[in-house]
Amino acid sequence: MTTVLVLNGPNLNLLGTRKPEVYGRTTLSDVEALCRAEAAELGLTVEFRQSNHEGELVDWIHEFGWEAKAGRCIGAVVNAGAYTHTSVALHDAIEGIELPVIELHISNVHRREPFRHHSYISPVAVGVVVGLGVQGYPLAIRALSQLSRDAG
Ligand code: CA2
Repeated sequence: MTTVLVLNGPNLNLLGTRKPEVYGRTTLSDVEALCRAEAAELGLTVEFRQSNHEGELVDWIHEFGWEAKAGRCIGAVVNAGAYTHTSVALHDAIEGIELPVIELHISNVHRREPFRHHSYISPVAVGVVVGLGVQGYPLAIRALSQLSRDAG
């Protein structure tokens, strides 16, 4: 079965447990369930991962870049958390391995502090989903599926 990677960066393991005014009350395991339900409708399987470590995220992008090249992965939904705003390494990994990525943020980063307005991921992403809450995850999976079908 073809896979879609859903990658979550630092502190997203805290989702639903703190700061509900910003990130809501849904936990990361609830998000995983939303992703699996959407992917099942599309005939896809989900690889759902979270790490607080930049290098581990880089390794996983490489791993699924090779899977994409082999035709076994359609791409990745990436919520890189705070690394979005700091990580040249993630930028280079996505660009280098040519993995189709949709960048995702639960909150509308453009309505927040100025340091959240710049993204190192956006220039190497095929698209960006921002500020739609956790419902952005299934939307991004659907978009990746459609883009992969369009690419034929
Ligand atoms: O809005 C998003 O999805 C973010 O990627 C979340 C990151 C933040 O650094 C980005 O600017 C925007 C932070 C994730 C931390 O999530 C927490 C959840 C609950 C409690 C504390 C942190």
